[in-house]
Parts: sequence; C-alpha cells; structure tokens
Amino acid sequence: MQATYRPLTDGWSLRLVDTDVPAAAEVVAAQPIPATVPGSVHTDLLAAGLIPDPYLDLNELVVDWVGRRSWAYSTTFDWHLTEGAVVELVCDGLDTIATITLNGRTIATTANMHRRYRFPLGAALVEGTNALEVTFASAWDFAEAAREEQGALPNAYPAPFNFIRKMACSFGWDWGPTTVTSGIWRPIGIAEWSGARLGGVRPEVGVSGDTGTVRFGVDLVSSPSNEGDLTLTATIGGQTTTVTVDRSESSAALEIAVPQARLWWPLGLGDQPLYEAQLVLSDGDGRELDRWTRRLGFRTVSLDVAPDADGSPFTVVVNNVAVPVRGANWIPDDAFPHRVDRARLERRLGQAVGANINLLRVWGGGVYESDEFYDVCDELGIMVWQDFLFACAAYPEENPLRDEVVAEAEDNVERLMSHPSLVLWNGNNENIWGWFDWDWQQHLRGRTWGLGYYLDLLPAVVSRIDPTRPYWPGSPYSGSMDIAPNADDHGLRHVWDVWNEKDYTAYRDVHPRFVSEFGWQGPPTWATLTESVHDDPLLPDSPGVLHHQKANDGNGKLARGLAPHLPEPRDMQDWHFLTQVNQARAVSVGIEHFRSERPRCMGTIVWQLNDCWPVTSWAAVDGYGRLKPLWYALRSSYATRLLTIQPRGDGLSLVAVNDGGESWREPVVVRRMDLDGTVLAEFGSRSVVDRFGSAELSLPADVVTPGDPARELIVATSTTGVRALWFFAEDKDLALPAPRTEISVRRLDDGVELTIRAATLVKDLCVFADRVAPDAVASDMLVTLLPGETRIITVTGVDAADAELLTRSPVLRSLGDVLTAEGTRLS
Ligand code: BMA
Repeated sequence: MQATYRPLTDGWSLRLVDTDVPAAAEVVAAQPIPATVPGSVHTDLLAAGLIPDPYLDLNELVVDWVGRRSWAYSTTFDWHLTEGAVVELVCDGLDTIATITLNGRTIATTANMHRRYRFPLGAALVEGTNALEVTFASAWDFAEAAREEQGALPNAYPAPFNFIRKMACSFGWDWGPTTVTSGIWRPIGIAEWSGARLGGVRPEVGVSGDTGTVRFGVDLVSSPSNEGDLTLTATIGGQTTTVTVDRSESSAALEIAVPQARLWWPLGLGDQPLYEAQLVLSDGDGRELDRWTRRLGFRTVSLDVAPDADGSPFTVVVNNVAVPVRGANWIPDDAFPHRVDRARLERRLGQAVGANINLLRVWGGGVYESDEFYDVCDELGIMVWQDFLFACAAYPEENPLRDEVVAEAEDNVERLMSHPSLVLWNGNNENIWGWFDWDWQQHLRGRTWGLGYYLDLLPAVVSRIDPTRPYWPGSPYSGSMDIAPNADDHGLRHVWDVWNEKDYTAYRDVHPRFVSEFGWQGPPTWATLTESVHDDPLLPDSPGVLHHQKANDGNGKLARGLAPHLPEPRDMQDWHFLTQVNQARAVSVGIEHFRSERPRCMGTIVWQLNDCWPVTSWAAVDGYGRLKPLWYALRSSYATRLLTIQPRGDGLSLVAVNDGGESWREPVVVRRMDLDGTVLAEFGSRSVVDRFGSAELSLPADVVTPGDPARELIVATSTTGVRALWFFAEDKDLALPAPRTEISVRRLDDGVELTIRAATLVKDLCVFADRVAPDAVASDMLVTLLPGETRIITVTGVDAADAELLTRSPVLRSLGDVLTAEGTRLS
C-alpha cells in the first residue's frame, strides 16, 4: 500500500472545559463553538463574536482570562480499516499542553508547541465514525506551576515562558501583546501505510567543483507486515540513484551527483535555481510505498570567525564569497502565527527585498519558521538565520525541559535542512549577555541557565543531523566565554544602550565586527494607529496609544531621542511625523556608519522588520503590513551602492560602499552649498570601489568647513545619481525656508503620479498616502530636494478624485513645515 495522508480540517468545534468561571458564561452558552484548524482558541472565539479583537484599544486586557482556561477541540471522521495497515495521527503543531483522545482513549500527551508528532492510533481506531478530541490545559498555569516547583530563574520579563516550550513572546514582549493561547496551530491529519514508510530524510547538499552533491540520510520505519527488501530511489537534476535496503535496516544513505549544477546565490549576487529532489521508497516488487519531495539549492555556506589582527570577525561566506549582510530581525508576523499564510509571507518577504535586505534573522523568542516562509526565502534569495528558541531568560537544563529541547532541536534541524536559504543556526537571543551583564549570576546560585544547551547540546544536534550548516552559540556572543558578549572586536554584538540611554549619533562610537541587533522606535502608520486605537482625543499618551507602546519608558525615549535633532512637536500630527522621521534617521545613521566600516564590520541586522500587531515599535513594516518611513530609509541605507558622508577625526570623509558583485567606478562631485543652492566649494573625484568593498575619501577643508552651519549643506553626487547629504546643523537649528513646491498630478490606472518641483530646499518630504486610502502606498519617502529639483512620486491604491489630498498636510509633509510657520521657526 502506498502511504497516504488525509488532512483533518473539517468539522472541528471548540469547548471550554472548566466552565465554572463567571467571565466565560457567554462562551459556555454558545458551545459548541465552530473551530478552525489550524487555528487557536482566541481566533475561534473572535470569529464566533465571543471576544473583542485583542488588537484593538485595551481589549488585550479584556481577553486575558482566555489563556487561564482549559479548552477542547473535537471532530469526528470516518475511517475504513484495512488489514495490515498502520494508521498514525500526524500533528505538525500543538500549542501546547495537549491530551489527545480517540473514541475516549488517550493516545498521547504533549507539552511542546515547537515539535511535530506522529502517534499510532492502533486499537483506538474503529471502523466507521471516530471521535477525536484534543484538550489543552492552560499554558499559563502549567508554566507557573513548573516555575513554582523548580524555583524561578532570571528572566527579563515577569512571565514564566522559560519553563515551557511555547512561543515566548506570546506571554507579552516589549513590542507584543500577551496572547497566551492554545490550539492546533499547524496542520493535523491521518497517515496510513503498510510494509514500510520513510521516516526522517536529511539531504546534505554540497558543491564540489561544478558538481552538486546530495547525500540523503534516510530513516525507515517498517511494520511487522514488511517481508521483502526495500529499494530507495533518489532523483534530482536528471540524475537517479537506487539502493537496496535489507528489511531489517532502519536507516540508509544514498549519494547523488549533479554535474554542471547551477549555484544558488543570495539575493543580488546571482540566481536562485531550485532543483526538485525526489526520494521514492518501494517494496521488493517495485511497488511504491512512500515518497518525499523537496526543492534543493546547490551552494556552500560557512562562517569565517578566524582571529585576525583586530580580534575575530563574523563573516557569512556563501559559495566562497564573503557576503556583506544587510539584515533585519524577523518576529512572528502575527501574535497568532497560524494566520500567516503564504500570500502574507510573499508580501512581507517582498517588502524585505524591496528594502534591500538580504538576510532575515528569525529571532529566538518566536517560532521555528514555517516551511512556506523558507520556501519563499529560497525563491527570493533571502538568507535566513534561525535562532533556537531561547530568549532573554535563563532556562533550566534539567528534565522535563531538556528532553523537549533535544526533541525539538532534532526535529527542526531536520525539517529545515533542505532549504538553501537557511545559512545559520544560532543558539539563543541575549542569554549569554544576560549571564554576563544582567545580574543573573548572583540569583542563579550555581543552577543551570542554558549554557550547556548553547555550547554543547545544540551544536552537537546540528553537526549530527545537518553537518553542512554553521552554528553559533548566541546573539550576541564573542566566540568565547572569556570575552564579554558585546565586545566590539569579537563576533556578534547587540547595540541597545544607544536607544535606551543615548543619542543616535552614539552609534558612531561603536566599532563592531557584526551587529545583529540595534534599532529605534517609531509609531505605526496613521492608518494602522487609527484603525486600532480609538482614543478621543488621540494623543501620544492617551490610554490606547500608551497601551500599544510596550517598551519600558518607550515614549520618554522617543521624546529624548527627538529633542537634540528636531523641534518639539506642536500636536499629535507633528509627534507622529517627527518620531517616525527620527526613527528612520537613527537607523540610517547606524547602518551607514557600520557599513562604512567594512570590511571590519561585515553585517548589520536591524531590529526589526515586522510587527505582530498594531504597536509603536522598532519595526519598519507595521502590524497591519504598512510601510513606515523607516522602510524607505532602509531601502536607501541598504542600497547595493551607497555613498555616505561620515565624520572622521575633525573632518569628514565620503565613503562609497559596494555590495554588488562588480566593481564600481564613476566620477563623484562633492559640493558645499547654501540652502538656496548656491555652490560655495566644489571637489571632484572618482569613486573606485572593488566588489564587496568600500573606499574612503577624505574631503578637502573648503568643502567641510561651513561659513554658516545653519544655512549650508554638503551634497555628493555620482554620475549615475547616487547621492549623499550632510547638514552641518541639526534640523531644529537649521534656517530651513518654508517649503515651496509645485505639484502636478497625473492619473494612473491604479493611482496617481505626483510631479513635485521644489522652489526651495525641501527636506525629508513624505507622502503619507495611507491617510487618504488605508492601503495606498507611495513610491518614495524622506525625499530631500534641492531648490529647482523635481521628483516624481507615484501613489498606488488611491482614487484620482482624492489626489488633491495628497498634495497637502497632513498627507504631504516635509520638515520645513514643522520648523517654520509663515517663515518663523517655532523652536
Ligand atoms: C532585544 C531583542 C528583543 C527586544 C528588543 C528591543 O532585547 O532581542 O528581546 O524586543 O531588544 O528591546
């Protein structure tokens, strides 16, 4: 019999198990509640109209009780029993403390959201109708009880997420709501087979000369009815290999070579050819029993961390090329991650590509991302670094947690190893830093805290199951427990003191080898803010806005971060505009400084690309998928070819950074001008930058020395239009003119085109198209035009009848209109 799989998506209902709670009366009355699988309790209750949307206003608090209860999912299915067949329940994700019964008999109990399971149904399965039930006990209660029993361990947050294998951020984070839910969050179904089936399949992909190689490690599961030998046939790229396996064997290996294999390259460095690989298991008579298919990509990947004159680098090497990383951190795209389907991933990952991002780090407080996520990254050429799921806390290394950690690590390393986009496994987020610097040691009193996972257990799992993948113990981590994890000269570091305690210009005091986290907050787009918060009046500190700001003193940091640079906001509109601009500026200053230190610094990973709900956060794309000004700043500062002006000693240098695979040579003109456009000094040069290199040019004194810092700037422009700007004064001190523009509007099929001609200098012009139509998108933001310059901005998703609105405040804004009112500066 050929193995079959039948998904169980239909007929599910949800029931509250502990019904003795007043808050749940409505829910009890509505039972049984129709349920969606895959899904979650919260989203089922929401769909049934039994709870308000937790993403709106203060509703998060109203639905808090849901996570404190036990819930049961049930369905029935018909089954016809076949002699000799093995029938298994296949669970790709159960969140989290589950008991599974079939026709009243317990099949299994589980306690790990991050694992896949297969349970034989055996004698519990009957001919005809079968009743399947999955009961979830409260994960909150479970984790609290475990903490109580084992004793609390250091944790940056109050919730006990370090005592349960469940998505940590669902207990609340400094950008996320508390949504401790339950449910069958990934597919569930029934597999039937006889004789034998494929167990784990581990494709180790290699490249040797121009030949691609795959070594398949295969686990075989046989039933007692299996009598003959088995054959395994692998096919890829037109090549086929077959081996015969004795029926007593539980594993096998096959190797296959693909001559003239085309290499898979990260985005921007080449194509992403994917080869369909197939593995077929047959019985002695040649009848197919089971089949596995995946798309593989031929490429090599390693980390270069060999000590050098400066310390020790952290360089991602793909196909023997040291790839400069322009990255962003990725969090679950929804606090209920089962809602993130392929279409949404394509949009979000497309936005990453649009911002010139070439690597995403899947952060350790979330999930091991889905197969769809990795499929899309394979196609787009986005490199992915996957954290093991440990974040911001000490974790016990003893059982019961330990066995779960081993099982989940083995399972996910195997599940994801076919994906060429996966370039790195990382042990944890900030836990080694926590041990060094967050006062953990005195509270631990000799207890375990996770180091054994990061230094021994996890690397052993990776090298045993997937020896082709590099592993690194933590982010940040220096490479040694003798050197502090955030040491500038060694390995990975996070830069958080700048956002928390300093001004963003302090990024320039940091000289790392690789920055895997740094970031600056800003509010979500206006459309997202006003769809999710209905405060009247709506203010930076009105209750709903504050509830959707989870960071410690977040608004205080926003205000203190703004003060040195921009005028004080006059109202909510200014606050929203200026804090968004400041977020974009801050991150650009960081990125361009770090990129200017290439090759010493080989990568930046901005905190964070996306959000999981509508919130003020470090994200570039907000919780409803809309682009904040930061996204446009990332696109500029992460451009393959970047010109940037950087302070060097007492002077200024022009730095050209070239992440492209070809050298970059072209003339560059650098001018000091006044704000009216009069050229005061000029300097011409050629920019010559090798591929993957950077070149630095010290600018002459007459260019870098202003007559009047409030009225002058430097403009560096290459022949092809790559540009860098430098202002000598902060915006709040600039003598910016009241902006004057002429705007003409042309209808397009799906929006309008604005041709904007600047009569004066116009600084950081933004078209907040979402204020006109919630899904409208402007092609550019943060555009600075010199007097006389013209820029075309297209806006898609707006009705041409609304075009007029796009040409005035608060949709069209630039810094001049905050700094001046009728020509007068306000601060
Ligand atoms: C680091 C991250 C996250 C956090 C972010 C912003 O600590 O790893 O835990 O959300 O900074 O504070």
